[in-house]
Amino acid sequence: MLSIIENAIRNADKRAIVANGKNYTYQQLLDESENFAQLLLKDQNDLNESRVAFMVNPGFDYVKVQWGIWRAGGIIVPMCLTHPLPSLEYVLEDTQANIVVVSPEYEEILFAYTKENNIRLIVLGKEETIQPVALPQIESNRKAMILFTSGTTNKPKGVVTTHDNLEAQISTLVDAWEWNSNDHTICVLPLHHVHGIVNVVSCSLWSGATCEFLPAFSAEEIFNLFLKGSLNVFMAVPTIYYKLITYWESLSEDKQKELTTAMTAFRLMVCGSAALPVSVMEKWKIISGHTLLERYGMTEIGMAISNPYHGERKAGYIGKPLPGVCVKLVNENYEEVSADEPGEILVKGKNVFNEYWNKPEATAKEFTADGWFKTGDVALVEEGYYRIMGRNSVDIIKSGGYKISALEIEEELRKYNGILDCAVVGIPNDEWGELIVSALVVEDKNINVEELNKWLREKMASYKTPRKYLLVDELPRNAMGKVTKNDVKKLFN
Ligand code: MCA
Ligand code: AMP
Repeated sequence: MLSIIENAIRNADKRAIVANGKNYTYQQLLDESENFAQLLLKDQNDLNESRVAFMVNPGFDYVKVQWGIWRAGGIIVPMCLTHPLPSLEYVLEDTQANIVVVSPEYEEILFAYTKENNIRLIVLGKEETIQPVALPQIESNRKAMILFTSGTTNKPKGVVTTHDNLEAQISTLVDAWEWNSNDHTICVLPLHHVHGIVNVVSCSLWSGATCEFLPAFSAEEIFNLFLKGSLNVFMAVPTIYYKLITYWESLSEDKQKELTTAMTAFRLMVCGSAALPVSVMEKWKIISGHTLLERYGMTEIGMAISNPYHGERKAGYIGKPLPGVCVKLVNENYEEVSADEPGEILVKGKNVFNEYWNKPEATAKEFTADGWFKTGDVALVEEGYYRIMGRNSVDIIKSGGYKISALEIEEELRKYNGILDCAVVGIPNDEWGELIVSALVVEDKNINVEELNKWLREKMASYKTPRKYLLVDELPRNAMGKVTKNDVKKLFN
């Protein structure tokens, strides 16, 4: 039996989830995920790693569907709730999902596509009657999850993790950060990425803790929940801490004090997914009393490096390798660098993903011959603590904690009528980490940027779209004719 289910059985009477003002126990999760698994199975006895994609709002239903797919032997494919249809279609086509599960509000966007492509569509609340069937035995080396991540190719790749990989990712964090059944956390992150689905939801539910959900990010609602006094663990990306600080600064002195008192009572506050600016860490310490625990991870590996739960949390550093995760720094020839030199972070361990879905060449390319995963991030070790120095590729942008491929945006922009060429880059930004901007070579300099943005948002998630455009006669290029992205960045100074 999957360990997360075994753990839930041990915690059956405890409160697992709080969402939309309701409490749900682990027993309810076990019962309803079993029913959902039976619904998925119909007359089959095992989904045998079929991909089941789902667009379900954060909350009890989300976890019920997630666990139900696992218990029926399927691979979960959580989809982004704000992606426009072309991005959703890409995920469904790439994974060849043959079942799609949606909360009622997402039926409309996927109805026609699933019908045309003969995909079974399950709308929560409108389910067919369930035939009781025995659930299959799931070996932990089976594939469990596909999450999409942008890389140096233009289209996102599906990262496949097995149950073993997930269990390694979860149990390492549970031990390192001392998750326990008295914990009560709040998930404010999207659930189609590791930070939300693994670090917050799966770690808390693995531990018999309570996971509360907010339907969408809201600084005001987060602080209102903090004031209730029952939460004690919080995890977010730097942009969220920045937004919380800004909101806190807008409050009256009395309210600020009340919040500071409430936050001081927390056990743990974690930040990651992008570099945590030292200024944000320092301000947060003043307003919450907490030294944020910064950690480093990636969709392909879960968490790899973390500041300590006990011991010094160094500002500007991501910490030390987590137990069970092997890390080394290498040069361009994949030879280990000497102690004071920066190098690319390579990772090995049970936490490392299985493969990119249906992309054997891409998978092979990202591993060394002796099985180390190449992260593409460059780091330096100082007094035992790792510090991120940058990335190998300028085409990867981190904005709001999301990883975004400049190439994917450029490919779309070039399809727009009147755009002759373009170069997308990320420029430093206090709030978003990096802000996505694009230099454009256009036929007519009177191009309507509002219309361009509207068009682009029908093709890709709004968080991927440029926030500034600069019209140029030509893009900066080197002697080989290649666009020099660092020069493009300088144009926005
Ligand atoms: C949204 N807006 C932006 C961006 N995103 N502006 C500039 N840059 C952006 N990236 C604008 C919108 O266009 C809109 O403006 C306004 O902000 C509000 O948009 P909305 O979508 O409502 O934003 P939000 O809800 O406030 O989102 C901010 C957020 C979100 C909560 C920080 O970006 C978020 O949830 N980020 C977390 C992503 C995450 O979980 N990453 C982890 C990946 P207008 O109205 O003018 O259009 S996993 C990972 O990285 C690894 C494994 C790891 O280490 O964790
Ligand atoms: P993703 O593919 O969305 O999982 O993003 C993973 C990437 O986020 C890593 O390769 C890093 O570039 C970045 N990242 C995650 N955590 C940190 C951190 N604490 N500091 C700097 N970069 C980070």
